[in-house]
Amino acid sequence: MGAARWFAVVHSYDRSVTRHPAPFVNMAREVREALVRGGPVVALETTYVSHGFPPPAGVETAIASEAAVRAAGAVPATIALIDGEIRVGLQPEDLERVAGADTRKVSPRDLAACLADNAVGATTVAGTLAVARLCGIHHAATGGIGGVHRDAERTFDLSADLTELGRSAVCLVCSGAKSILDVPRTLEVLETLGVPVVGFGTSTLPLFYCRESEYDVSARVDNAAQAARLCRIHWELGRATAVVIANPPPIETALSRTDADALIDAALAEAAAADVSGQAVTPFVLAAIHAASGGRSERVNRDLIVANAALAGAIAAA
Ligand code: PSU
Ligand code: MN
Repeated sequence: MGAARWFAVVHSYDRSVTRHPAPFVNMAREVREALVRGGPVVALETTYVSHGFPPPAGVETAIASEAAVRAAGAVPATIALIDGEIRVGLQPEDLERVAGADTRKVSPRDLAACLADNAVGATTVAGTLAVARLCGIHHAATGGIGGVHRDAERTFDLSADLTELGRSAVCLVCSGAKSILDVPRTLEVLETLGVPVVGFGTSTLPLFYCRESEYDVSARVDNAAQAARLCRIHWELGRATAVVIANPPPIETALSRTDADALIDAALAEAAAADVSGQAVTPFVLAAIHAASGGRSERVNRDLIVANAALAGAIAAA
């Protein structure tokens, strides 16, 4: 399919929500020009910059991710809320502000309030998908998706990432879901929402720190062209949901299941003891794991985010 026709096809899926110019959006020129010519653009989230790493690892990872998207032949569109506008494509000084201590974690419910308050906001996967839909961006990358929390029957804590994946025609590259979540229930909800979970070179779901698990993915591809083809077919069928591409973390720094499970169980116990709830849970647990692992979880987290950005760039370019 030629680039022009493909552009027309992807934009016809969610014309109802893609508005040009999108309200409140300040888009970097490079991103706008790429979208207009139907070129490959990859949206990048920023919650890990503000809430996922101790500084300065978040900013370094974001810069490395943008470079990885470019090296793959696509244009990075890192997303954050600054000075009452949604910036799509950030300057280095924007990233420094996102890394600040007062930055809000912005899920779809928080977008309007953050803009109204002129506060600095870092978008979660869900927030990033909401903005991507507004702008007509169909590729994104992250570390791991949020999902159904382990004690969801008591807390009702289901990440907004799931609902947004169910309504955004975006190919999202991630390293599966962390087993701080209830992974089988997360997969059940994704199936209910009609979201394909596609292993990249794997038939089981990666668990963020670990390359494999006992949970089967719903499909498998082995290269970027196959991933792009699967997305194209999904959307040509009129499916308006995301396609999750689950990319195992790099073999050099991935953790063994035993090590990861021990770190996660200890961190979850700490979170329960500290009575952490709501949006604070994921950042608290990640920080506890980073502190306990002597830098090993931080390294794999960083490496997998950059690798996922590279793969998203390659799929977008394909
Ligand atoms: N996974 C990480 N680091 C993160 C996140 C996930 O390794 O910082 C973030 C993502 O932005 C994801 C969010 O969308 O956590 C999920 O938060 P919650 O569980 O509150 O929906
Ligand atoms: Mn939650």
